[in-house]
Amino acid sequence: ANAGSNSGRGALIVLEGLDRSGKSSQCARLLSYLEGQGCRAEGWRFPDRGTSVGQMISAYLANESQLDDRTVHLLFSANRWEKRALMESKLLGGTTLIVDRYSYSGVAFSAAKGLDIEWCKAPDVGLIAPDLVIYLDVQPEKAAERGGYGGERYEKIEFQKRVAEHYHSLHDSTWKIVDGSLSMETVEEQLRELATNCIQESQGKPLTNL
Ligand code: DGP
Ligand code: NA
Ligand code: NA
Repeated sequence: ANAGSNSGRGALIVLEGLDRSGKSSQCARLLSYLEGQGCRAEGWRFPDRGTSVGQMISAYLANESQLDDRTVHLLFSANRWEKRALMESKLLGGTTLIVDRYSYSGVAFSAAKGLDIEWCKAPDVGLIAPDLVIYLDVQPEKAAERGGYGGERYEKIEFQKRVAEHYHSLHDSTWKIVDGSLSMETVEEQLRELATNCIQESQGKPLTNL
């Protein structure tokens, strides 16, 4: 299979997982593979800390500011909304987006604080729906061992365990679960295949919304 010949729209491919699940490295590896295949692709991540909303989120995650749980939830959602128009134009223009975290992080992390799941989903309704969600599945204990956490607000094992439970309740037909405890190379190989198939299958399909 060749991911290079993209005549139609780009695919929206999201990677999800706990902190230290290996998402960010795998996103980078997948992106360079796709680019090497001649595929037009970009790497995105949420939260996008570069916007003014993103800076508020970043200060909150660094424990430099305190914000009400629902307020923070809506900021994360707003941070995705402020990128929606650009996301749509990139995808329609034929660029595939490899996105490190999306709405599922929004729901899993806020629900882990005890917020109602349906309430958590509501503000993201109308964002572009991914063509593929790859969940990098690692045990919270294993993730914590990987070089330790960086000290941001959510990087605590008990909290990550609750996040994992909520992630598992969100799986739908667009999700593929990849065992993130396998070697980097094995995971990388699985992601290449999933992404290549997704890019080909997405070309003729219209974009849909969450
Ligand atoms: P990252 O930059 O991927 O390490 O993400 C920063 C942290 O923010 C990480 O612990 C996951 C969490 N996070 C990401 N997206 C959301 C979201 O939409 N809502 C909440 N509450 N947390 C999120
Ligand atoms: Na993190
Ligand atoms: Na990350």
